[in-house]
Amino acid sequence: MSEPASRIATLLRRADEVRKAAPARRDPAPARAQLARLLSEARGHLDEVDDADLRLELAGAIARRVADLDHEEVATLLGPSPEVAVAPTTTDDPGRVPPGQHLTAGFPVLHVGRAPAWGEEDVRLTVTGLVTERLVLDLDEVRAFGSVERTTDFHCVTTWSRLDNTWTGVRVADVLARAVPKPAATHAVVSGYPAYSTNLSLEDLTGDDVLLAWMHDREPLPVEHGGPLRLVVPHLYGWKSVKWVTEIRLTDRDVRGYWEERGYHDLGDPWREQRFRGD
Ligand SMILES: Nc1nc2c(c(=O)[nH]1)N[C@H]1C(S)=C(S)[C@@H](COP(=O)(O)O)O[C@H]1N2
Ligand SMILES: [Mo]
Repeated sequence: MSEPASRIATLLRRADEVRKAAPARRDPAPARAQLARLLSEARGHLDEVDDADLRLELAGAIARRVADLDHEEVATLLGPSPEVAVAPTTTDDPGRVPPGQHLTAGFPVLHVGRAPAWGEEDVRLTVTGLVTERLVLDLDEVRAFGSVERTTDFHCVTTWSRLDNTWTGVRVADVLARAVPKPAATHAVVSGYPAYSTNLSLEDLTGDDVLLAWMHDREPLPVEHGGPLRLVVPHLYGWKSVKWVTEIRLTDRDVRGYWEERGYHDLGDPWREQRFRGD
């Protein structure tokens, strides 16, 4: 292992020891602070890891620990919340967890740049490109398509998965039916704040559980998770689930988005471990 990678591994081992010892202490807060410091130090070394696969694996190992830490932190502050379901960290059905993925109790927050300070009134979704009718929708107009609920699993390419997310939203298929795709349309570029985008085939975008969602586990979608409105594509890696979605543009070809341009897979099927191009 390279030097930065073994430094990260050491930090993670120490974090795990601290975590194991924390419940035995009268006041777990200092242990939690130490854990947060160790994990942020580990994250600080990620960019020094040259091997892309190893970097991804370590990023996932850190993200899972941060997610569980956030979850514990919030849980002790608020007490157990009956509304927000805790994701299971084990499952009786190993067939639900794609290869190379691990379950996390928390819900990691991952995005490029800063989350916007958006309220519901800021939502403007444009549906354009190869459509017969161009749409510009505010949140009420999105909701008017008729909300549905879908409980689905979420798999991030950095190897964490969160099972049983209940999303409330409208089916992208219903929105696109109103816009009426032109016959030449085969793909879409979906964009989100601030300069994020991803590519999807129309087939992947119009599945029955592919939603434009404004609620998660029956609570308003927090802004850090893409609220007020995000795309959710459960059958593909999380980077396809665009937060703060602003535009769906139909195209007659596959146009790479933010991560695909940086070497991620064009399709991103977690069951086939399509993490990087060529996988
Ligand atoms: N606008 C925007 N959406 C985004 C991203 C981003 O950087 N910007 N990151 C993606 C990635 S890689 C993942 S795993 C999920 C994470 O969603 P979460 O923060 O709600 O867990 O958001 C996706 N959507
Ligand atoms: Mo991700």
